[in-house]
Amino acid sequence: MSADASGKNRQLKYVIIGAGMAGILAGVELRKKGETDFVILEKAGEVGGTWRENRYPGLTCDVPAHAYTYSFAPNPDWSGFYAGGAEINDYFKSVVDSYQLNDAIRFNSEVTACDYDEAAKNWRVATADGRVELADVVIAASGVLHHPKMPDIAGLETFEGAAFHSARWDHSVPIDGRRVGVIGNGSTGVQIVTALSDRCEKLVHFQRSPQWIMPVQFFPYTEEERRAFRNDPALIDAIRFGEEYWSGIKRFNTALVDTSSPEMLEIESLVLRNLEDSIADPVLREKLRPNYRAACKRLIYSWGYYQAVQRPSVFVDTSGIAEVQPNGVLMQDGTFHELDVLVLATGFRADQFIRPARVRGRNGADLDAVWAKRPKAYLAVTIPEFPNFFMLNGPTGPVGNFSLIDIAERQWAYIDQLLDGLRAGRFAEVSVKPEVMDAYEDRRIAAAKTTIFGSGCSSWYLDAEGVPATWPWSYEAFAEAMHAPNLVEYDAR
Ligand code: NA7
Repeated sequence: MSADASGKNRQLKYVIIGAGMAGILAGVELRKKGETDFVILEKAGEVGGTWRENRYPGLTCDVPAHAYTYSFAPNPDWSGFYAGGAEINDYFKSVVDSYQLNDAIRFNSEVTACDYDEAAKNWRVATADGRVELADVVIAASGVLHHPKMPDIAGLETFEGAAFHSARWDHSVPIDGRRVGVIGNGSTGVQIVTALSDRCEKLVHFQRSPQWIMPVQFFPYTEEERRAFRNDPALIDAIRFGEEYWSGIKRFNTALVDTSSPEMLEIESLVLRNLEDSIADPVLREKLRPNYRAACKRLIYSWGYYQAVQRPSVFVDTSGIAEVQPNGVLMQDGTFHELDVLVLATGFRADQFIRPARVRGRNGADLDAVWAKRPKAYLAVTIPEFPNFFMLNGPTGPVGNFSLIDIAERQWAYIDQLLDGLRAGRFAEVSVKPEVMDAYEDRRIAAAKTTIFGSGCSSWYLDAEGVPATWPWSYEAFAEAMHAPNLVEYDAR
């Protein structure tokens, strides 16, 4: 085939896995590029990913709403500086509608296997319904936090009230005026307790490890402000692209990678002062005082948690759960909490990514085997021996309190340049060289151990060996790395 006017001489077929934030992004970007031959395979019946699955009371994104938007789709209608889960989910639906992506999405299509055909140089992507899609390119946009982690607590199955994971909230269960227990105090547990604190007869927050809480201001936008955003998009850009937001991101990232920096000391002083100044009762204050460094676990941004736990109906219990019994929770110190509802805000299996789907690449490479020790990917987007297979928000990308949308957009810009090589017919398959991956991963691991995430705490950032599964360098370094692929590092044939 000869090259067309755009320099394209090969029409690629793409399969995108997941219609959450990153999969929608990939679809929009392909549309913008004039690509038509793609399908988005979505396991559920709706778009939205994590925002579809999480519907718990108080769900809020702790990244400023105008920064948690696609660069190409600003939203003047956000209700406040931080947006709630439902409106974020609506936002993603509106982007799907405005880019007419619905036709490209196959719902209720859970991917079970991706197999690379070395002779045909394409992927066979199988779904649970028995169908198979052939694709030149696979974009795995399957998310990070979507496999709920159920706690291994004795007697949990004997509980006779309602018990559910935070990402499987049962809205048919009444909460008001009842006795509710929340296990877990990551961002989710903290948001739930804050939201329920004035609704329950008794609310018990079970905490295995206390958390540092960063005080942040929440404020709703007035109708007048929203009108101003509508009339002048520069006002939105001033928030999301402006100096204040980005200098905050850079300062925060400096703190993460340089644990003795003034930026880190500033974070420590802010969260310590928040604890000291906000909690009046010295006994409660000590219960809530972590014994590890701030931001070692993902820092919790909250405008109301410390007030919530000081309400008379709220009880923080740190004495350790002994077992769950049919009518409540017995603590190791003998205290018993009689409960009607038990919420398991116990997090996610963050090392799964595209799995349990089976992924087999070239030369017998099996993703489960390649990732047996830890999930890894070059610059978080590509894996040796898995040609033309790319990930958005894959393993070891930047994590922290910043926008995964910005991260996915930068990753897409990088991937798209490799796709250009395929489209132009410069090569038919492309994957990172194994030795490049290995040298990169050695450097990454060495650096990750010195970040604040590796400073001595448990968290979902850590892999099975306790090494932070994160981008360990500055945000600027990430932006620079995503600027353009270096083809010398790739096996492109
Ligand atoms: P996280 O941050 O992984 O938090 C899980 C919480 O559940 C954490 O407090 C855990 O305590 C606790 N947990 C887990 N298992 C148990 C058992 N068996 N017993 C008692 N407590 C337990 O999940 P989230 O959903 O809050 O947040 C995940 C991310 O979603 C968040 O960082 C944002 O990026 C969005 P631990 O600290 O391990 O002692």
